[in-house]
Amino acid sequence: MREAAKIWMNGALVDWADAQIHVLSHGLHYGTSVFEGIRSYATASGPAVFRLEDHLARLERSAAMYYMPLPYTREELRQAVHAVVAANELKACYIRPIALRGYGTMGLFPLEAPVDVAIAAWEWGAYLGEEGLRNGIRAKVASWRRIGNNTIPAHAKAGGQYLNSILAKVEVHKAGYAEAILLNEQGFVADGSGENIFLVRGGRLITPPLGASILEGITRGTVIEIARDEGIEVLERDVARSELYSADEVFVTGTAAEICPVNEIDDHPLGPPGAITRRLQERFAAITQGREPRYAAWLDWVAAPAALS
Ligand code: PY5
Repeated sequence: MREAAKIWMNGALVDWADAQIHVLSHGLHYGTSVFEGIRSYATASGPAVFRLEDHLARLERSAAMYYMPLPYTREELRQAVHAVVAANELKACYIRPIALRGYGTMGLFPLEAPVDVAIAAWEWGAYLGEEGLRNGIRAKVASWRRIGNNTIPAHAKAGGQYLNSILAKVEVHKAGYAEAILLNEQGFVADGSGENIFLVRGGRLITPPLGASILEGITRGTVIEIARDEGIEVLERDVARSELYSADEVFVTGTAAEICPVNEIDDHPLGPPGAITRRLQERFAAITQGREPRYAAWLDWVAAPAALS
C-alpha cells in the first residue's frame, strides 16, 4: 500500500512492509500496548509537530502505569519522530508511536516479555470528515459505559482499553451517527470514543473533570489554555447527559478529530456551529500552523525553522 514509506522500528528506519511483529506478541493477545496519536502541521517554516514533548511524556506515563519500561529515552523518541516525518517527506501528517509487549511469553504476567517500539506516520485528513469540521457531526450516547477508573487506569492510552471505544463507535455507526459519547459508571458524561467533549453554556466552557474516566487529552488541555487566554471561563465539572441536549454549543477535541462541532445529540438539534466553537477552531488553526508566536513553544519543527517574525 505504501511501499516507499519508512517506519521507525526498534531503533532503525525500515521499509513499510518490513515493520512486522510476531503473531504471538503479548500485546496482540492481551492489549498490552500503549500508544500516542500526534499531528504534524505544515507551517511556513516547514513541518512542525504539535506538542510532541507532551505526547511523549504521556506515552511514558501510560507505559509506567502498565509497568512497561520504555527502552528509549524521550529525546531518542523525539529524534525518531523527526526522522520518520523527514524520511517520508511528510508535511501535515498523523504520527503513531506504539510500544507493546512483544514475543516472549504467553502467560498473563507480562514483565518478562520484551518491549517493541515503532513509530509510523501517514497523511490523515479530518478524522470526522471535512464536512463534520465545517458543519458539525451527529453524535449519540452509546449504551456502553466508559471503563471505570478502578477497572483500568483511564488516563493511560493503552491498546486494550480501545475495545470499549470500538464497541461504542460501531453501535452508533450502525444507527447512522458519526460519533459515540460514553457515560461513565456514575452516569455522567465522560468522552467520545476518541475525543474529549466540551459544552458551551452562557458563554462559559464546561468539560468533564479528570476524575470522570476520561483520557487527559492534549487537545483538551490546549483548548482550556487557549480559551482562558481569550478571556473565556472554563469549568471542569461533572456533566449530566441532559445538559448536552440544552447546551448552546457542543464540540469534541482530539488529535485526530481536532476541534469538531457537534450539531445534534440523540436527535436533539443543537444548530450550526456556534461562535465560541468557531473562534476556538480559528485560534487552534493559527497556532498549529505557526502563525501565533506566543504559542511557538508548542511546535517542534522537523527542519530548522526560520525565525518567527
Ligand atoms: N479521549 C479518547 C478516548 C481518545 O482516544 C482521545 C485521542 C482523546 C480523548 C483526545 O486526546 P488527545 O487530544 O490527546 O488526542 N484519540 C486518538 C487520537 O489520536 C485516537 C483516534 C483514533 O486522536
